[in-house]
Amino acid sequence: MERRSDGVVVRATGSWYEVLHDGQTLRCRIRGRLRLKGVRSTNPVVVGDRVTCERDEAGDCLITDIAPRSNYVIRRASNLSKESHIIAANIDRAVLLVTLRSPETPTEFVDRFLVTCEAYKVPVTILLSKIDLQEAEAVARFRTIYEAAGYEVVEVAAKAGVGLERVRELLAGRTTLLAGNSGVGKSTLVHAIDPSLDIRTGEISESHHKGRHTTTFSTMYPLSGGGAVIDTPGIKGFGLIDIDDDELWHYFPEMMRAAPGCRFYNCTHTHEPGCAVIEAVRSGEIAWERYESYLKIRDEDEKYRK
Ligand SMILES: Nc1nc2c(ncn2[C@@H]2O[C@H](COP(=O)(O)OP(=O)(O)OP(=O)(O)O)[C@@H](O)[C@H]2O)c(=O)[nH]1
Ligand SMILES: [Mg+2]
Ligand SMILES: [Zn+2]
Repeated sequence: MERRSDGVVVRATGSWYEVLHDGQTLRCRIRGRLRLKGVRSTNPVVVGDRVTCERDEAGDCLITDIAPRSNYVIRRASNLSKESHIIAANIDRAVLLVTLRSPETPTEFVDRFLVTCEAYKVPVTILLSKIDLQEAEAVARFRTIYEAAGYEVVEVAAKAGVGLERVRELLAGRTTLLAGNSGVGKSTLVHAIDPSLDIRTGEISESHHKGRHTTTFSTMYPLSGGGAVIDTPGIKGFGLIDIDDDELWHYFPEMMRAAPGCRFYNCTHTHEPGCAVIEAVRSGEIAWERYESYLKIRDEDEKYRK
């Protein structure tokens, strides 16, 4: 390797990083105090970052520069935490895996993730995962809610091969972030999409009795057909960062569509007379589940700020 080279971060553990350069993976550390200006987060370098690496005299590889990010997905670890964590940067699309049971993904978690993608301008698709285990009625309701909001919902069962064609189409030629609670099937899906990749899933290993292998570090896998997918560790809480109460509704697309009909231009859609959003909730045009999330997120994030 030359003394200096540019590459993409494909794995980040917090103490070391793998950088893909010219088909070769370099194991790097970061130079002390390296940070992008204006971004506060607990992890200065994230998967998807385009970086410059340099060899020092000892032959160690150091990340010395990060290119400005075209976008990123950021969250607060919990509503009470002040620490923000960037999940990935420079992505073309986020895919959120949701299971309604085994395990149950809370609706509010789904909505917090979607709000963040809207706010940070990341297109997002929802996958209803482990469809073989889901109740038809719950699936139908979920679809109604999120399709009405304007999201594509794809049903998948990675192990049985259901829905994989659409997923391959979504991933082809793009960099895609896979996110969702722990155990929803992210790693299993990546493996189903490209069985040649060496991926650890939560399958319990019978022969070794080692228990579940959950994903511990975010990793970007290049796909043989072009594009790349980022498998991430399951996340529990998803606190919003830098989204004011008064702009929260901008990130619920169905509320954005209804709001021009509100009587007051500065309507908060919580109590005002002549509110077209509340009217749309009453008529069923906007799902009450989504509206309830809106109120809950406003309420909780307000508590957090005090
Ligand atoms: N029935 C069924 N089980 C599945 C399916 N996909 C994954 N699983 C199982 O669900 C468990 C968790 O799968 P993983 O792929 O490890 O889940 P993950 O989202 O990567 O979890 P973390 O790495 O902890 O975030 C494993 O036991 C899988 O075998 C599916 O389509 N149907
Ligand atoms: Mg995993
Ligand atoms: Zn209103």
